[in-house]
Parts: sequence; C-alpha cells; structure tokens
Amino acid sequence: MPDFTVPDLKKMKLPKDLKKLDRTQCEVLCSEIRQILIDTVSKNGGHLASNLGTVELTLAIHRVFESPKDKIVWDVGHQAYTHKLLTGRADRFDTIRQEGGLSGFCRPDESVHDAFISGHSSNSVSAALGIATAMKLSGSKRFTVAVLGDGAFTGGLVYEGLNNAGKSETNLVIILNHNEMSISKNVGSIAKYLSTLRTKQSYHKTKNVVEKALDKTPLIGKPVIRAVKASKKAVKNVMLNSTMFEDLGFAFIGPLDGHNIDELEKGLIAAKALGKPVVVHVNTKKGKGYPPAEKNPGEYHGIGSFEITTGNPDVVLPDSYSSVMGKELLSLAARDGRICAVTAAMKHGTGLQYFAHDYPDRFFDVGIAEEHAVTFCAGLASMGMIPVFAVYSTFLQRAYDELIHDLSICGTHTVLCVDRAGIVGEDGETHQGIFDIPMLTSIPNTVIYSPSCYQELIMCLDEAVKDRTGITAVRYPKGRDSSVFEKTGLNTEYDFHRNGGRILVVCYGRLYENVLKARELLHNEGLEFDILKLVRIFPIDQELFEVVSSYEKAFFFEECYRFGCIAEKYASGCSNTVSVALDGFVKHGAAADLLDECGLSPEKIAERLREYFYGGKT
Ligand SMILES: Cc1ncc(C[n+]2csc(CCOP(=O)(O)OP(=O)(O)O)c2C)c(N)n1
Repeated sequence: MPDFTVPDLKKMKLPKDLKKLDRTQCEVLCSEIRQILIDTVSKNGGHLASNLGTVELTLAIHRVFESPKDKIVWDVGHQAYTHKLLTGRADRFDTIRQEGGLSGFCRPDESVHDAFISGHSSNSVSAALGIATAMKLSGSKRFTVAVLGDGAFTGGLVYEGLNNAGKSETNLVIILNHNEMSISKNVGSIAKYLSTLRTKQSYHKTKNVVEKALDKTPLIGKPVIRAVKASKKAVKNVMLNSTMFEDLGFAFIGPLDGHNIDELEKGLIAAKALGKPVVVHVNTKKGKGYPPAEKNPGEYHGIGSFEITTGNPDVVLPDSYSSVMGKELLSLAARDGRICAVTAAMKHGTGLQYFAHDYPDRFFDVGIAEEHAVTFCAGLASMGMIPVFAVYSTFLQRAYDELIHDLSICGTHTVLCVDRAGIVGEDGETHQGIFDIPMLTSIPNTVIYSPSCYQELIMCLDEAVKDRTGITAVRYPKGRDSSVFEKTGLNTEYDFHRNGGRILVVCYGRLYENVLKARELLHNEGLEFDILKLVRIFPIDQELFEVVSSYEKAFFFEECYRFGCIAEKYASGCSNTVSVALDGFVKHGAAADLLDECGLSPEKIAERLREYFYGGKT
C-alpha cells in the first residue's frame, strides 16, 4: 500500500487497504469523504443527508467485513455513496447520477461490491436473507450484512423478512441505521419503539452476554473482549437487552455511536462472533458534518445542485406539478369534508404539506407502506370518505394486489395522484414511472387522466374526486410545467387538432408539448399531421377508435413501457397504429436526454414522422 497520511482513495486497493488504516487515518478519511460528498452532490444533485450520516458506519463495515466475499445489501441504496467511494469508484464518483456515469443507487452490474439492486425501500432484510441462505447451502461461512434505516422499518416487507430470518441459523447481520428520520421525521409506533431503544442502555447484561458469546470464538473472541473492556464507554454502549428483535430470535447489539469508528468496529466484530442472526442498532445523525443538512435533513435528503457556502439550491422551483396538485387538493378539501389525503412517507415530495398543515385530522402519513396506504384508503372509502393517495408512480408498484383486491373488486372510489409518472431522470431504472399505465389499465373499472399542463391537472383532479365507483388515477410528471402552447381547448377528455393530414399523432401528458414542437419543425418542411391529445387516456371511447381508424397511420408517442401502453389498447380495435414507447428499463441521466434517446424529443418525433412521410417507413 502506498505510504500516506491522508489516504488517497484513487490509489488504494479497495476495500482491502482500509483495514490497514490507523485511527487517525480513518478520521482523516472520513472528513475527506464528507468533503467529496458535499462537493459532488452540490454539483450533480443527489442524496446528501443520508450519506453524510453513514460515513463512519460504512468505513467500519468495510474494515470489519470483507466485500465482496461478505455481501453488503444497502436498503434503498441512497446512502451508499461512501460505499461506492470505498469500493474503487472514487475516480468516477464525479459522474454519479449522470448519463453513462455511476448510478445513484446500488447496481450489481456496476460493481461486484453492490450485492443487490436497490432503490425501493424495505427489501434489504429479505434480499440479505436469501443471499445468506444461499451461502449457507453452499457451505460458505461468509456474512451477509443488511443496512437499513429506521424509515425502512415502517415498510411491512421488513417484518416479513425478520419473521423468516430470526431463526434462520444464517450469518446475517442486520444493521439498523437509526437517525429518527425517513425523508421527513419518521412516523408511527414502530418509530417510537425504536426511539426508546435509541436511548436505553444496559451495561451489566451487555457485558455478560457479549463476553459469553465472544468467549466461544477463540480466535477473535479474546482480543475483542480485551478491546471492549479497554473502553468503558464502548462497553456501556453495547447493549443486549430484551427487545422485539430478541423476541423474534435475533441477538441484539446496541445502540452504538454511529460516528465513533472504534465503537462501531467493536460492535460489528462482536456481531460476527455471536454465531446467529443479529441486529446491530446504530445511532447516526442525518446530515452529519454539513450544518445546513444537519439543520434541515429533510431538505437535503434528495437535493438538486446547490451553493456550498450558503446551502442554497441553485434553482428554486416556484411551483411544480406536485405543488399545484397539493394546492388544488387543499381547496377541494375546504369544500368537501370527506376528502382525506394519504402519503407513504412522501409528504413534501407529493405536495401534501399544505393539506397536512390545514387539515391534520384528514391527513395521513402512513410511513413507507404503499400497500397499507392503498388498503387503508379502501377502508376509508368503504365508509364514504374520498381518499386521495398521492404516490410516486414507481412506488405504487408495491401495492398492485391491494389495488385489485381491496379497491377494485368492491368498486370503492379512491383517487390516486400518480406523481413522477414517466421518465424521472437522474434516479434511474428503479425510479422511472413507466409501469403505472400497464398496471392500472389492467384493473377493471379504472379511469386514468394524464393532463398536459397545470390547468388540465387542476381540471382532472376536480373531476377525479367527484362521486363515482372504482379507482380514478391522475398521472403527471416530475417537476415543472414548462409548456408554452396556447392553453385553449383544455378539458378532461381529449383535444383533436384536425389539419386535414393523412397521418395522426396521438399523445398525452407532457409529450403533447413535444408533439406540437415536432409539428412546427415539419410544418416548416411542408409536412402536416393531425394531433389527438388524450387527457382521459383510459378507458377508451368507441368514437376514438373510429377517429384513429380513419387515418392512414396513427403514431402514438408515450412515456410508458411499450407492453401495456395506450397504443397497444388502441391496436386491439385499430389496424393502423404505430407505437413509439419505451422498450424496457430506462437508465439514469437528464430527463430531456433520456426522452431524446427513447425517440420522444421534438426532434426525434419529427424524424420518425419524416421517415414515414418520405419513405413510408414506420
Ligand atoms: C417503496 C419506497 N417508497 C418510498 C421511497 C422514497 N424514499 C427514499 S428514501 C426514503 C426514506 C428512507 O428513510 P430511512 O430508511 O430511515 O433512511 P435514511 O434516509 O434516514 O438513512 C423514502 C421514503 C422508496 N425509496 N421506496
């Protein structure tokens, strides 16, 4: 290993060389990493607060375990930036979240050290248990480590995993990274329960049980006992007590100070020695080391580029589809006391903060629990309330059975505000909102609106909360409405622009703007087409089948997975459709660039149509 005082992540053999660092070097490295995190996220945007909170924990994990032989599974993966830096990706770290660069989450195809895909919360225990079980079956004695936040513990999948794992006799180490925050303040009884563990300490029991366990492992046991004894504080903080985890069959260690590397390492070494599935409770501070993020961890959970000295975001969005929805819902709630707003831990992201402020009794943050949210809405609706579940398209995927079984069969009326629908950009495959249309159109008695601008969103939401049966979804994209088209002919059904062209373009949502721009481009070349802008995209009126069928060709442009897209539905009644939709998972990058790559930018739309005009090519 090169001689250094300040460890150079670009020159070290990682993660192996981390074990050779002395305590001072570890501390220097941690502050170096924090600087890299702040510098990079200030330029590229990304998840800052969660990463600042897990620097020491990540270093300790890599010093105690041996990745990739031991497997580390990060829940959500938004806190794995330090893991990327410590596993040989420092030279490319400045590319994070950019097209062709590192992903903002864990991806096994990016590195052997990313043991499992991540992006959606609360799956780490199940995934780690599967990996640990496979290791056991293959005779390996290696460890599997799941790292998850207290926010993730509000997701039911965690308990399904714990239920299975406690008695599994695997080398599974579950690390609870406890900062008392989800994106906003963590909610619910479990959060409260974990918080009681955060401050509880049981010195005597700890000493006995840990020593007993470590004694059984002669090679590492004895030195660890000596090390543990050497630090009174560390011994005090290593607790084994009667917790829900022990009742479920796990050993339990903690709470450990998540910013004290020595204490963390001792706790993790003890965890390895216990010889059974173990939960290690680690207290961390979200945003640690960057005062604006420490003060405001929610705002710095996921952030765009910002000015480091002031902490101010470079562009402050004055409004967004989410905030327009949130404000309109607020005014609807003022008129109708039956309207309730539900979020699965995304109050600010979905624009429900206004509702939460004015109508706290009718506002429900249920934690990262989309399945529960849907069934909870079904219960509310069964009693005559009008629940509105505002949820990102990608996270709605979690609740598919509940949509069918608990909502649709009984026909109870629930409104889904499907935010981040379509391509979302830098968060990549796990976050693109491209499956909600295939999902929802397969559920009987479901209506879907896809407005093309703020005004239409307001009209669609007003329509959606009106009394009816079944699911009514309003889907809209991430960010602002930057459309400049003339806002005439807005409604909640469709708008038909007839120019006498022989081909028709069908679109909806924000792609309407791109289609209008494509029309402008082709108009300059003397080529004309008609446009059918759908607003209520599903179900399809018989008259629209007839309109579409009346053209030589009807091109559909959609930000949607192509199997199950709207063009496919029209193809069941028309023989002239051409579908331009998404072929599969869409990687990370700027949304406009991704749209272009997928053939959905104004230029690519024009190109596709031009090819048909000149060569008959579809
Ligand atoms: C199923 C699902 N719903 C919502 C989200 C959005 N989300 C990303 S991180 C996060 C909070 C996670 O909190 P926690 O697990 O405590 O991690 P921390 O950021 O505090 O380290 C949420 C709600 C998600 N990733 N997955």
